[in-house]
Amino acid sequence: MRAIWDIFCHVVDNFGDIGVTWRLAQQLASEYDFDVHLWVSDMSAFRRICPQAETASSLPLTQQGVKVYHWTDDNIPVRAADVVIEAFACQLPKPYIALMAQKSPAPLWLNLEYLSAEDWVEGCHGLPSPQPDKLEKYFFFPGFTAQTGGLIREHNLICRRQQFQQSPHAINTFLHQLGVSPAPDAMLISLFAYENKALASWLDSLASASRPTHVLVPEGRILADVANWLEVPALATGDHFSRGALDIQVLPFISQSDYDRLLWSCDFNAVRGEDSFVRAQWAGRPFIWHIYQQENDTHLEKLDAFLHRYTQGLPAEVAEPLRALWQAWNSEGNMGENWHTLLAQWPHLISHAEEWCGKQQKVTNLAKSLAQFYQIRV
Ligand code: TRH
Repeated sequence: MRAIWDIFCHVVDNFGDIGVTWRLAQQLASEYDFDVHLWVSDMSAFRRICPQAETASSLPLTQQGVKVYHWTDDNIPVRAADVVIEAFACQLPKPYIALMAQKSPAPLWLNLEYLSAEDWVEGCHGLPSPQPDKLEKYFFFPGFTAQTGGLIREHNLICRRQQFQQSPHAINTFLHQLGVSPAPDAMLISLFAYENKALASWLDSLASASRPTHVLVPEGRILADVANWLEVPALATGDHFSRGALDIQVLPFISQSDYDRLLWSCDFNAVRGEDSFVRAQWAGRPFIWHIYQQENDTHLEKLDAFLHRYTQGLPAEVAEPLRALWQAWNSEGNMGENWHTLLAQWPHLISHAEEWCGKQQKVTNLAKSLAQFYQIRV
């Protein structure tokens, strides 16, 4: 009999919770013989990243082999699954935990944690925590080393990405569908970020550069800062402005798979949160990360931990401006100067992005780690 997996996703804000759980659910359903059920607290967030679900009226929706349910107080599973994933410490419904306690053998209960490059993650990954009624919950950490659960990476992802990038026709067709036609010599940048005061100095420097730049901004939280810089009251999908050497174009919020293609098409990607941050790494292109802000600036430690890993092996003249640029982006610093310095190291950055992707590819992916964790326990 196929093992049943219930994945619970409570959408707190933004798209990271649903973005990660939806990707994972699809991979577990398509690459393993599991019956995967995704329980989502906010169906509108799900429909933003999976617009093909928009037309389906009845619930649960079956998308890519995953059954997607609207999780409410009144709508929870009526049986306990074999594997239960609570994403990002969301609280499982008490009646459901009662069902889990009655099930024999007890389900494998996992708390999927947020991604961090910090060293302590390795020591906590896979640890059990005793729960009432003789249940046990395991902490499952994604991460960048073999001592963690790894990153979400679908079978053939890197191959598909490389084939796409080797085909100017595929890239042009994709961009054309989005209404994007950059000048042939323009640097193409995608911009997905939270509100960010550092943006203005970056756009200033792009506008005054000798090489043209075309910035693509999917609808989202950074738009107000872009509008301020452009000195326009507001921006909407389809808007296109030119200032000096810089073109800025507002895109709609696109499906998750199209967003991947957007990252693959651009020369440089500004990403945020967790899922887009990982996808930019699989894109094999230079990128910058706007990390999700936490109290007491703890996010800056996470940023440093990643930078420490990412810059290993890079010569100081590349690593230092890269670090400075990322820190400026995350601390309202001056982007212009750091951008200019980093541009001089561009060939290094390009080869490093692909090398980093290759290095991470050697680490077992998250879905596989989860499947193995389950299989050694049955
Ligand atoms: O939306 P985010 O800021 O999510 C954040 C983080 O996960 C953060 O750690 C968490 O604490 C917080 O949510 C609650 O960034 P993230 O993780 O990159 O998620 C965005 C998702 O949206 C990702 O799956 C890519 C997807 N996306 C699209 O599908 N279409 C688009 O056009 C864009 C721009 C993104």
